[in-house]
Amino acid sequence: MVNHFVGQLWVGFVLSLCLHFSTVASELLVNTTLPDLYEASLTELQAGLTAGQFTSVDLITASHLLFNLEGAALRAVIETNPSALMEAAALDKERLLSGPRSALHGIPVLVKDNIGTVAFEGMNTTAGSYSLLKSIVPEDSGVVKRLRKAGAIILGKANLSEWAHYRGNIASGWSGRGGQSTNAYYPNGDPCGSSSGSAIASSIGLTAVSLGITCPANQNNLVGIKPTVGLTSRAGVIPISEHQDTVGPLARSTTDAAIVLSIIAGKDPNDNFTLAQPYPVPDYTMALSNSSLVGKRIGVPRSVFLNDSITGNDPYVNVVFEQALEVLQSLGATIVDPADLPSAYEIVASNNETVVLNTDFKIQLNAYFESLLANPSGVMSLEDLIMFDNANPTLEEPTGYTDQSELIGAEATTGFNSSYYASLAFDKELGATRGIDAALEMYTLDALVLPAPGYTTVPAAIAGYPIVTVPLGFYPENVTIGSAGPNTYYPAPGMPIGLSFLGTAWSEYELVGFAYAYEQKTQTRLQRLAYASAIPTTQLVDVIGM
Ligand SMILES: *[C@@H]1O[C@H](CO)[C@@H](O)[C@H](O)[C@H]1NC(C)=O
Ligand SMILES: *[C@@H]1O[C@H](CO)[C@@H](O)[C@H](O)[C@H]1NC(C)=O
Ligand SMILES: *[C@@H]1O[C@H](CO)[C@@H](O)[C@H](O)[C@H]1NC(C)=O
Ligand SMILES: *[C@@H]1O[C@H](CO)[C@@H](O)[C@H](O)[C@H]1NC(C)=O
Ligand SMILES: *[C@@H]1O[C@H](CO)[C@@H](O)[C@H](O)[C@H]1NC(C)=O
Ligand SMILES: *[C@@H]1O[C@H](CO)[C@@H](O)[C@H](O)[C@H]1NC(C)=O
Ligand SMILES: *[C@@H]1O[C@H](CO)[C@@H](O)[C@H](O)[C@H]1NC(C)=O
Ligand SMILES: *[C@@H]1O[C@H](CO)[C@@H](O)[C@H](O)[C@H]1NC(C)=O
Ligand SMILES: CC(=O)N[C@H]1CO[C@H](CO)[C@@H](O)[C@@H]1O
Repeated sequence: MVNHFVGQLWVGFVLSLCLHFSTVASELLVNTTLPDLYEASLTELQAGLTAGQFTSVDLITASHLLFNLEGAALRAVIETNPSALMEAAALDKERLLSGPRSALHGIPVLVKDNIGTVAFEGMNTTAGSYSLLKSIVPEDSGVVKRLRKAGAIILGKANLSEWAHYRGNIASGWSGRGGQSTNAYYPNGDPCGSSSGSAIASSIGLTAVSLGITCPANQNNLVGIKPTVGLTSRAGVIPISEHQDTVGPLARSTTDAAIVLSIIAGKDPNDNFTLAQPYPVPDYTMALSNSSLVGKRIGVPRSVFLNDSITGNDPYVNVVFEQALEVLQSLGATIVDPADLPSAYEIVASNNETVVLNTDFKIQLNAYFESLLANPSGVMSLEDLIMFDNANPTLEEPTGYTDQSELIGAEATTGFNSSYYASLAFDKELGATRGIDAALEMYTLDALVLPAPGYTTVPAAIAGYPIVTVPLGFYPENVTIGSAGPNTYYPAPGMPIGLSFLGTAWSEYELVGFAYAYEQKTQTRLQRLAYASAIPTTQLVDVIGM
C-alpha cells in the first residue's frame, strides 16, 4: 500500500518536470521498466527508489525471497537481518521527507560474516565458526558504521571460508555454520575466497554489492577492490593480520565498486592504520573515465607471474591476458613488457609471510575474543578454539577434512620477537621496495597488470598495496577440470577469470580509472551468465505491493 502511494507521488513529480521542459506529448514518458535484479546497478536501483517505482522494503522482500528460494543451493548466505524490513521502512519514510542520504540510501548490502554487526539487530558475527555463535560484539565494525550512516541496510551475513581461510587445509568457501558455498558459473565450482559467499551473492544479483576481497572477484565475474591496508577500517572485523587485512567492495561494475569504496574509506580512531591515509578520501567515481588509460604506461611483470609452470595456471589464462594487453594498447596505454619485479623469484620462495600471519593471528584473535561482551561457547582464546573444533567434529569438520593446521601453527607462536620484525621488514622489502615500487620506478609506470589467478595477489598482500580486479574472460568448454576440494572444482568450463591492476599505496583512484576504461571497452561480465539453475527468477515485479 505504502509503496503504491509512493509510486504515484513520484510519478506525478516526474510528469510535471517533463511538462515544464517539453511540450511534445510523446516525450511524456515515465520509465516503468523495473531493473533486472541479476544485473541492476546502484544507479538504477537508486533511480527506481527516487522515482517511487519500488521501495527499499520491496528490495529487502525480494532479497529474502532470493536467499530462501534460490540462493540456498549455493549456500551464499549464513543468515539474514531480522530487522532489515523495519530499517527499510524507516529509510523509505526518510527518503520521502528529506531525500536520500547517499547513493547507498535504502540499498541492501551483504557483509562477510567476519565483519561485526551489533547483536541486538539480530545477527551473529562468527567468521563461520560455531565457536562464536551468539557471541556479543561491543559495537558495529567501522565499515558497517559508515554503511549505516550512508543509509545502507545490512541485509545479512555472507558465508565465507571459515576464519577467512586461515584455519588449515580446508576447501575454499567452506565454513562450519554455512557449509560449502559454491560458484554460480559451474555446478560445485570453487567460489574462491575467503569472501566466497559475498562474491557468489553479488554475482547472481542476491545483492547489488557486498564487502570482501579480490580472489573471489576473479572467480565470480565481478569487480573487486582490495584497498591499501589502512584505507578502510578493520575495527570490529574478525582478524587474521593487521598488516594484510583489508575490507573492500565486490560489485558487478567498477562504478558500483567506486561508489561503495568512497563511502567505506576513511579514518577511524579504532584502527590506527587508517590514520596514515592521505586526507580527504577522494570521490572514486570521479575516476570513471573512458580515456583514463590514454598516455599511461602499464607494466607487465612477466617473470614468475605469467609462467604457467610456476603459477600452475591453465594456459588459457595467458591467452586471454595477451588479448587484454592489446585492448589496453587500443585504449591509449603504452604497454611496457616485460616490467619484472626484481624480487619476483624471492616472493615465491619466501616463507616470511607465514611467520607474520601466524604471530599476528594469535595475538589479534585472542584480543578479539577478549573484546567480546559474551561468548556462550566459552571459547576465549585460540587455544580454546582448537579444543572446541576437536570436541565438535560434527559441527566443525567438513567431510574428509579434519585440518586446522594454520590454527595450530599460529598457536605455536610466542609473540613479537626479532624474527617476527625481521620477517615483517623482509615482506615489505619483497612486496614494495624491491617489488611493486621498484618496477613502477625502474620503468616509469603508472600501474602493473596481470591475470588475477596465480601469485598475483601475493606482492600486493605482503606490501599492503591495492588491487582492482575486473572480468577478463571465462574458461573454455574444453578446459581440463581441476579439483579444488573434496567436492569443488577449479578450473572448469565457463568459470570466470579476472584481470588485476596493481599499484603503489593509495593509488586506488588511478587503478579504478584504468579498470573502468577496460571494463567499458570489453563489457566482459555479460558475455556469460551463471549456469541456468543458479540464475534467480525472483524479480521486483513479484514483490511490489506484497
Ligand atoms: C529505464 O529503467 C531501466 C531499469 O532501471 C533502465 O535499464 C533503462 O535504461 C531505463 N530507460 C530509460 C529510457 O531511462
Ligand atoms: C544467531 O544465530 C542463532 C542460531 O541460528 C539465532 O538463534 C540467533 O537469533 C542469532 N542472532 C543472535 C544475535 O544471536
Ligand atoms: C597502532 O597502535 C599500536 C598500539 O597502540 C602501535 O603498536 C602501532 O605501532 C600503531 N600502528 C600504527 C600504524 O600507527
Ligand atoms: C564509457 O563508454 C561507454 C560505452 O562504451 C558509455 O556507456 C559510458 O557512458 C562511457 N563513460 C563515460 C564516463 O563517459
Ligand atoms: C618458467 O619456470 C620454469 C620453472 O621454474 C623455468 O624452468 C622456465 O625457464 C621459466 N620460463 C621462463 C620463460 O622464464
Ligand atoms: C625470510 O626469508 C629469508 C630469505 O628467504 C630467509 O633467509 C629467512 O630465514 C626467512 N625468515 C623467516 C623467519 O622465516
Ligand atoms: C620468535 O618466535 C618464533 C615462534 O613464534 C620462533 O620460531 C623463533 O625462533 C623466535 N625467534 C627468536 C629470535 O627467538
Ligand atoms: C581447446 O580448444 C581450443 C580451440 O578450439 C584449442 O586451441 C585448445 O588447444 C584446446 N585445449 C585443450 C586443452 O584441448
Ligand atoms: C541462502 C543459503 O545459501 N543458505 C544456506 C547457508 O548455509 C546453511 C547452513 O549450511 C544452509 O542451511 C542454507 O541453506
